[in-house]
Order: sequence, then C-alpha cells, then structure tokens
Amino acid sequence: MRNPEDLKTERETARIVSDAHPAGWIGAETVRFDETDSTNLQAKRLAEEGASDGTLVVAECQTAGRGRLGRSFSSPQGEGIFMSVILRPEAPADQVSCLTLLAALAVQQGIGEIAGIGCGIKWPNDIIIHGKKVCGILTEMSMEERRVRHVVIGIGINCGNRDFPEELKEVATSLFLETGRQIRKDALIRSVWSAFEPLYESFLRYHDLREVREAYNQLLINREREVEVLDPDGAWKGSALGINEKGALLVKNKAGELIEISTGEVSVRGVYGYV
Ligand code: BT5
Repeated sequence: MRNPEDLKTERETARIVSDAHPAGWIGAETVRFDETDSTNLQAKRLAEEGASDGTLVVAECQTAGRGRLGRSFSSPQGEGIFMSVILRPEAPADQVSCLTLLAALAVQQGIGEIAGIGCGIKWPNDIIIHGKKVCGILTEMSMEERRVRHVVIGIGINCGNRDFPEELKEVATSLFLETGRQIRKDALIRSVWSAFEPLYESFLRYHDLREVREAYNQLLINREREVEVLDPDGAWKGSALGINEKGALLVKNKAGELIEISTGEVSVRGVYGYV
C-alpha cells in the first residue's frame, strides 16, 4: 500500500501536458493539476521557465487560491474551474489591466453559451448572477525594464458548489445553484477561451477597449447606480457611469466632477447590498 504522503506529493506534482484542447491557440498546451497551490503561481513559474504564449494551467482544486490585494479565493476540490493563462502581449504595461475586463466579457459569454444563463459584471473583475459572485479574475504582470515580460490571467468559476463556507454564503453563488444543473467544465473552459481570443486580438491591435466598451457597459451592474469608491486616501460616494476605452470606471462625485477610477488602485462597492 502506498504511503498517503507519497500520494500527496504525487498529486501536487502531477503535471500532465495534454493537447486535448482543440479550440484555438490558447490552451493548445494545457498543464493540468489535481491539486496545486494556485494556478496563477504555477503559471508564473512556468512563464519564467519559458512556457509559450497561450499556455493554460488548470487545477481541480487550489490550496492557496488568490484574490486581489492579498485576499483569498475559495477553491474546493472538484467544485470549480481554476485556471490561468500565460500571455506575452506586445502592449504598454499601463494598458494590461484591460485584459481583466476582456476576460470578464469572455467568461460572461462562455457561461451564457454553456450554462444558458445571463450574468452581469461588477467592475472590474467579478461576474455576478442574481447579486452574487460566480467568478473572480486576477491578472498579474511581470515586467522587465519597462517592457511586459508576461501576463497571467487567472479565472475561478464556481461550478458545482451546493453551498459555501459561512463567510461566503451571502456573496457567492455557483452555476449549479443558479441553474440546478451540473455543467461540463471542459466545455466551459473551451468556450471561455474561444470567446477571449478575438477580444484579445482586438486589444493587441488597438491597446485599448474601443471595440468592446459598449458591450462591457451593457453588462455593468454598477452602471447608473450609486457606488462607494474605497480609495485608500478616503472612501467617497458617487454615481458610476461606465468604463472608458482604457478600462477605467467613470464615477461622478457629489460635486458633479467625473473621476476616472483605474483598476488596481481602488475597489468599488455598491451602496445597497453586495454589488
Ligand atoms: C478575485 O479577487 O475575485 C480574484 C479571484 C481569482 C481566482 C482565480 S482561480 C485561478 C487563479 N489562481 C488563483 O490563485 N487565483 C486565480 P477579489 O476581487 O479580491 O475577491 C476576493 C473575495 O471574493 C474574497 O475576499 C471573498 O470575499 C470572495 N470570494 C472568495 N472565494 C470566492 C468564491 N469561490 N466565490 C465567490 N466569492 C469568493
């Protein structure tokens, strides 16, 4: 009989490089883990080792799933899609945050296609169904001098979860809870990246969101609603108008001035309820 510790090590290191991903160039090389710390961390390690543009890392669960600003992302075994892609865009570093918004659009399209349910987007990186978060996105960038070396976009989608830990019950939902059906995770993975590829090509052409801005704004649940901007220098309230071509959220403050909120700097919270 094998020692459980050996099994654990095997699970942690089991990397199967597969080409069973017929969609487009993203995921043509896919690295799968049963369990890993974080697919973003794995993708960053692989990127440093020279993994090619479009390499996808997928895990069945994460022991250290990461959110933004040091927060964590709950990633229980078998219940979700936890994946990260390595990209090497020729683009200015200050425009890379646009990729989070493009990934949000791609997830929304994929969920629509495979689960048959509509979602909204909470700027910049949450996918929302009925006021609760079904997916989060974390984009991380590595730079050399002033050049982008690589970007890792991590996506976590709650699929089969029947419930959530106490602290997430009020804010999280899953595709199963929303549709009553178990979805095919591989089909959703393919659908998300098929939707992402043309969006990414548009980004590489223009380095901004001109071709998708309107579509994103249509899905923006904060639009025309009061939001609280959680600026480290002091929170303030205003009315969210939508994003601009750079992906910043335009918020009108009480004095009627239009303020651009860039991703990464601050968070935005709906004043009424979670979103
Ligand atoms: C995010 O951060 O939502 C980004 C999540 C990215 C996760 C993916 S999974 C694959 C890849 N590998 C990683 O390690 N990460 C990426 P943020 O906006 O900071 O939201 C974090 C907050 O969402 C937490 O503080 C919780 O309130 C909530 N949360 C945590 N786990 C959740 C879940 N499974 N579903 C919904 N909400 C969750």
